[in-house]
Amino acid sequence: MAMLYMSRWSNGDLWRDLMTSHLPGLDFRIHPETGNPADIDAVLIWRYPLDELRSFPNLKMIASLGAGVDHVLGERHLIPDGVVLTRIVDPAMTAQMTEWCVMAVLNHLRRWDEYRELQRERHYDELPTLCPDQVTIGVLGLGELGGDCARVLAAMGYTVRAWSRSAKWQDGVTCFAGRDALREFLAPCDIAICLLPLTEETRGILNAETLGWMKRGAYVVNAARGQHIVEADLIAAIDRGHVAGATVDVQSVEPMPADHPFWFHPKIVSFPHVAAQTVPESCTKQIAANYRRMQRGEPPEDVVELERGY
Ligand code: NDP
Ligand code: OXD
Repeated sequence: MAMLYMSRWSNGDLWRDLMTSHLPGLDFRIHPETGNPADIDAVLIWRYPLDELRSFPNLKMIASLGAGVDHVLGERHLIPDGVVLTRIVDPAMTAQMTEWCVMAVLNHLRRWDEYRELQRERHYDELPTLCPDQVTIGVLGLGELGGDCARVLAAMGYTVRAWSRSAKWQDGVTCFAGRDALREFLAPCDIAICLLPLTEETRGILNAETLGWMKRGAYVVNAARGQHIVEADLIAAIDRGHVAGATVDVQSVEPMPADHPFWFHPKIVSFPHVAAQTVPESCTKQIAANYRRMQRGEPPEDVVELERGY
């Protein structure tokens, strides 16, 4: 049997070296060098056309090379019945994400851009700052990434609340669950950080109405998917002064087209989807362990619930 790499990244040889170091003797192929489709029992996939998946009669496992699976579930009908979809859950990814969110929070709260501007103007002055315990941060999504981000922010002394789909409990974090609790959750937030998966329930979750529930001067951080925010509503909320600004790692169209307003908006800091990158050296261990489980007839870990969408 063989594992097939189907990714828009051009580092297939690195993945082959790493996967075969964990699974000696593995037949690792890089699309489009598929060989006999009947050999393929596992596919590693990242933002790649899914049309061929149904032509692999012995396919058992699809491993998303990212934590998010919207790139696969957007065309769920192309996933053959009975095939398991797994996703990356990796400490190297979690650590990067928490670091990026903390960076966004600190840049905003410690007024990094304003001090850089003062420096350019050779203006030696001080601006008021809030102490951590005066700041309420709300994390949307209390999963692998949101959970760690909330934990670290709470340890830094912020007042942290989090919102999830099902009821949760986390030390030092005030937890809310379900759509009905969204308003109560958002209302006192000085900063909202989106770490949700993209599903039909979460698409456009930050929009004119929900941003309006936040207090005047609140700040938005989006490290999840661009489609979580109705971008025109965010810009309107910033331009009328209700929202102070935003730091976004993700956008509704990626790469951002040249005329995307985020390129130019003075109060939006935009990154090119780099908050938490897949680290092949780390996450291949997880994928190899899942492949071994599958070959022993055991269920893999970090399996996506297709009905739920994450
Ligand atoms: P998890 O599946 O571990 O956690 C998802 C969280 O979101 C859970 O707490 C879940 O609730 C909650 N959630 C899901 N649906 C809803 C809903 N309708 N209402 C309220 N809460 C909901 O995902 P991860 O933490 O691993 O990843 C989150 C996302 O981050 C990924 O899906 C991906 O889109 C994005 N990401 C972005 C990266 C980047 O570089 N920008 C890198 C990696 C990931 P419950 O706990 O009840 O299930
Ligand atoms: C992911 C991502 O989902 O990189 O892992 O966005």
